[in-house]
Amino acid sequence: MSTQNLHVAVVGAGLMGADHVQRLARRTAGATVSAVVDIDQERAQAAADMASGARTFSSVEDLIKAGAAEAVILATPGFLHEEALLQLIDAGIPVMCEKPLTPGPESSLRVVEAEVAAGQRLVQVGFMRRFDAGYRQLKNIIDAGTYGELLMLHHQHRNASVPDTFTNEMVIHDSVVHEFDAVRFFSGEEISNVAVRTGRHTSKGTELVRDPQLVTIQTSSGLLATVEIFVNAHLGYQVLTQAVFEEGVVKIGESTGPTVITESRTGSAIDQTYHTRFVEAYDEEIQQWVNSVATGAPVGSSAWDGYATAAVCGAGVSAQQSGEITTVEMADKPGLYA
Ligand code: ISE
Repeated sequence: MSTQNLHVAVVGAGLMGADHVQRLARRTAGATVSAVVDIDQERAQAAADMASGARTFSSVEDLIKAGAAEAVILATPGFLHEEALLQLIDAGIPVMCEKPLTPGPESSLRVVEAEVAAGQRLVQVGFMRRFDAGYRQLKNIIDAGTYGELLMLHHQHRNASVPDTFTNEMVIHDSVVHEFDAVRFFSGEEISNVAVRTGRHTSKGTELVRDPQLVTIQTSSGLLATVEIFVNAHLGYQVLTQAVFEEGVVKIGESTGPTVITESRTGSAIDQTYHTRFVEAYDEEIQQWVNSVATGAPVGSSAWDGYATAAVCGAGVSAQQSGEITTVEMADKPGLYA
């Protein structure tokens, strides 16, 4: 495998896939877009046009047969991930899979088992916040014990709005899944239980979603975390974290832009989407993934992390429905992920 010019195929040429084609073509060192795969060939071609020399295919099977990729970014909808991942693992091709790994714990476990059978870690899951500068600084502070022991985490996750098709379950699977990964990342522990409460709700959403929701998470050692998830907040895209320690409080995620004072107000701009809020995190994630394929030392969230968050999401959806504190059921962790 070439270490200087990794041939990467992007599978799925929707918004996220097209974004990755541009990122690889313009802002990633040591990689080239060798192919774009999409069942919709027009869409595949439109994305491939952003990267010179990229071929197009309509299936992962054809891509593998043509030997047109040394590594893959998988950006199709989550329900299509399992089949593609199993084919790619079987072919020994490293994959950066956009979250979720798969939509449920059973299918995610099948991916973990395939990797274990292959005897090597080939899958990274796209939880890009682990590559955000603020997240990494907070993780370093926690691990160094700078302000003593971590006692509690508070997360606020607000979206400007979501499409009319967004459901209550997607609040957990699509949105809070990030905090499930973040709590596991910050604490280094598995999540034991989760609860979801709703109270007053906005009139600016749809009938399908109770909005906002308050999710409480507890890890194996007892650490508590709260998440305010508000998907129709209509104020922009905000992801804030406050970590409460024995000797202080650390906040990350506030706008880093300029503060403007004008017309009796003071303030700074809020991002409108995750594409801008986390642009640097995405760039860093893909660059580090490309480097890791060359060195063989995996970075970021593993297939196990993807499985673990899928298990927590399962408990989260049950908790939404029952209103109870719900225990997370999980398989034993294979040695490959030690
Ligand atoms: C979306 O899929 C994302 O991944 C965003 O980061 C998250 O904020 C949003 O709620 C999800 O729908």
